[in-house]
Amino acid sequence: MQGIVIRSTGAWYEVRNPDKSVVSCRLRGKFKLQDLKVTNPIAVGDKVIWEWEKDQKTGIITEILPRENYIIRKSVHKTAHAHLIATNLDQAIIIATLVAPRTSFGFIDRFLVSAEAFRIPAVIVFNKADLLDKEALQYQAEIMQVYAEIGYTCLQTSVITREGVSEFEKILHNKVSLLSGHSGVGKSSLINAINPALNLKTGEISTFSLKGKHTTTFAEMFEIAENTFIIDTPGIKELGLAEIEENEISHYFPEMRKYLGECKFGASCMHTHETGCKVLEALENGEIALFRYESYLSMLADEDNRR
Ligand SMILES: Nc1nc2c(ncn2[C@@H]2O[C@H](COP(=O)(O)OP(=O)(O)OP(=O)(O)O)[C@@H](O)[C@H]2O)c(=O)[nH]1
Ligand SMILES: [Mg+2]
Ligand SMILES: [Zn+2]
Repeated sequence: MQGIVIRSTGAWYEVRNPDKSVVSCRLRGKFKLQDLKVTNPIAVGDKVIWEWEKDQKTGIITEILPRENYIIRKSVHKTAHAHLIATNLDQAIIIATLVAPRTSFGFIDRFLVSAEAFRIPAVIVFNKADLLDKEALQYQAEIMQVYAEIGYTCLQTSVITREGVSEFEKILHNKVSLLSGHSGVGKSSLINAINPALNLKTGEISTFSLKGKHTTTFAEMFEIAENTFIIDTPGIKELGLAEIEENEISHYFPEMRKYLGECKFGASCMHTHETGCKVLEALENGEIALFRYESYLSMLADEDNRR
């Protein structure tokens, strides 16, 4: 039988069948792994073949069907292991907040670069708009403008006032969407906002650190409408780039991509100090936002540290 993994807790995988029934499965002891160095062999979104155990109550996964794509998370510090967040995605949505907690541009941009690397369309949702004063809203609008010009769909939302909630629901339509972001940004709350019946657990923000408390502990896929799936995930602190070479990073900045090959030193240009660099020229002209360029530099630095 064929199904799709909707939840994984380590030893057990919940597999959803075409008739919408769900069966708990384990992995067959000897399992042919795909060519990926990851801590988890199977992730939410995987399409698998399974068969009944003798008891006819639980199942055994015998095969993973080839993945269309995946999002992987690598620790910035620990380089050996990567973790599959989800697979077979139509889009990857990062939920960001300027405050409570603060999401850095570096984090947003790492997420976008990962999505670009796996050719998954990315969306940025700026949640908790109700917490921003006029000045902060103005600032956020400018940031959203930068990302929109690069080509990313951006939304401003608030679970409290319901601003942007129906737009959020619209972009999910007929797709498999991953929701990711720091703990406490409101991933589970946004899903509840469009589908209260799911009643997902949400957690207070620590008044001391203004950070979330890692309320969601396992990734899980929900069908929120016919043929519309959303994957809620545990908050992540940091996002190292997996499987991306130093000289490839600029390929995943769409606003830099158009200048690549035009630099004086061609493909060997790292766009940091070289004379005749078109990326640096575009930065000076204001065509590339300084905060995006700084994210690029910090990603280069990560790669350096890893060596
Ligand atoms: N003011 C305000 N609070 C919000 C908004 N969205 C969510 N919250 C609150 O933020 C807190 C964290 O929300 P969650 O939905 O648990 O956040 P999460 O991203 O799922 O967090 P993890 O599961 O830990 O990764 C809760 O107290 C929510 O009520 C919003 O738009 N505005
Ligand atoms: Mg959550
Ligand atoms: Zn250059």
